[in-house]
This record gives sequence, C-alpha cells and structure tokens, in this order.
Amino acid sequence: MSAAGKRWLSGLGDMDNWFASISTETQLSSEAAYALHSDGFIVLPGPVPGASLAELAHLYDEAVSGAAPDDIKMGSTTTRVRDFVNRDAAFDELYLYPPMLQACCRVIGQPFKLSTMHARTVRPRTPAQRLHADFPSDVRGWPMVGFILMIDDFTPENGATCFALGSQGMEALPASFSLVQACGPSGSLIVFNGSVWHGHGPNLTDTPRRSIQGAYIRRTEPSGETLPARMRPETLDRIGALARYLLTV
Ligand SMILES: O=C(O)CCC(=O)C(=O)O
Repeated sequence: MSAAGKRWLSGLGDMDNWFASISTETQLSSEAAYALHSDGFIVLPGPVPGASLAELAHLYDEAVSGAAPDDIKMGSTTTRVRDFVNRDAAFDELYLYPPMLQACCRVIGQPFKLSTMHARTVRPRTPAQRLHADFPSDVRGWPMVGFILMIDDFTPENGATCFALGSQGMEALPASFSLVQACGPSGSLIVFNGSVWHGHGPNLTDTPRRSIQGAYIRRTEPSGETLPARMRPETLDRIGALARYLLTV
C-alpha cells in the first residue's frame, strides 16, 4: 500500500479512536444521560469555573463589539456573531467539555464534529422565538447535539430557552405539550438533542441575554459554518489534537 494510503488509513483509525475513547469516559452521569434521552435536553454545570465567568462575559462583549460586519447577523429578536472558534483562546475549551462530548456519543451514536459556534444575544424587550427543531431525525437516528452556555443567568423573565419536553423526533408539536424553561445561573450549560422543539422565551427585561451556542453533527455532514475552511493558522497552532479532530473535517 502507498504511504498516502497508509496515512489515510491511520487517520481513520485516529477518528475511530477518539469516538471510542470519549464513549468510554464517565463524566456524564447516567441520570443526566437518561434525562437527555427522555426530555431531549439537560442543564449541566458548565466548563468555566465561577471565578472566571466575569472575565468570560467581558471577552464575549469584546468579541461581539469587535466582530466584522460579515460575521454579525441581526435576526428579529437575536443578534448572532459567528466564528467563536477563532476568537479569544478562552473560548477554545468550551467545545471540548467531556460531559458534552459524551452526550454527543450517546445521541449521535457515531463519529461527530463541531459544526457551529457563535454568540447569540437575545435583545431586550423582544417576544418569544417560534418553537422549532434544528435538525430532524432520520432513519439513521439523531443527527445533532446543540449546546447553549449561559453568559448571563437564564431566568423566566429574560428569554431562557424553552423546550417542549420529550418532543425530539416529532414531526410537528401535538395539540398539548409541556413547555419547560431551561433556567440556570451564569456558566450553566444546556445540552440538547437537535431534534427537540425549542426556542428562546420572551425577554421582558431591559437587559440583553447573552449566550455562546454551538452544534455537533455527524462527521459525514457538511459543517454549518464551513469551519474547516475558516480555521485560522494561529488557532490551529494553539489547539490540541482533539480540537483539531472536531474542527477540521
Ligand atoms: O437562544 C436560545 O435560547 C435559543 C436559540 C435557538 O434555538 C435558535 O435560534 O435556533
């Protein structure tokens, strides 16, 4: 076999090794895994220690205010800033959080990659978002896991994300369902099945509700924000092997 062929095969081995080794780790408790399976979402303590949250919020504001116009999307209720994989190095650890990667193994069930990571601010005095599923399920199962890191506390008043309990995989919402708001203190992390129906609640306050959001998908799907093409050389130099595995295919 050619050297290139051997390299390709050994690269494939590395991929399977990452999936296999993440699958055997145990930082995601069985209770959390069960709740994700039955409810479609969970709220975990996030990867950032409490003492670093004010600094993270400051870096968020700096990144958002310094973003190029091309990276900013103003929706009807939220402002989204993409490319959080290439901003301050403090954001690099967010998509490597072991319990979240273990949730991906369980939900997606096959090798996966990061598809998007962006800031999303629900602007003050905005109505609730329409409930939607990000990625419908298919014959091969669940294609996506999403996450929302709370930069601010998520409260019933400021637009905390609402989930239709257990609605993952439904083609449409039934006439009656339980809508649950995922509230938590700053630093909490929502992990959800991308096929669950959800949307942010109304922001009734005068303050923006900030978050960092992302999605993991099957490695065989095209990346939502064309991450492999966007990766800057200086980012690739500072991140480790697992991050490169998640970002560059
Ligand atoms: O920001 C949120 O709480 C949810 C946002 C969301 O689901 C979306 O925009 O697709």
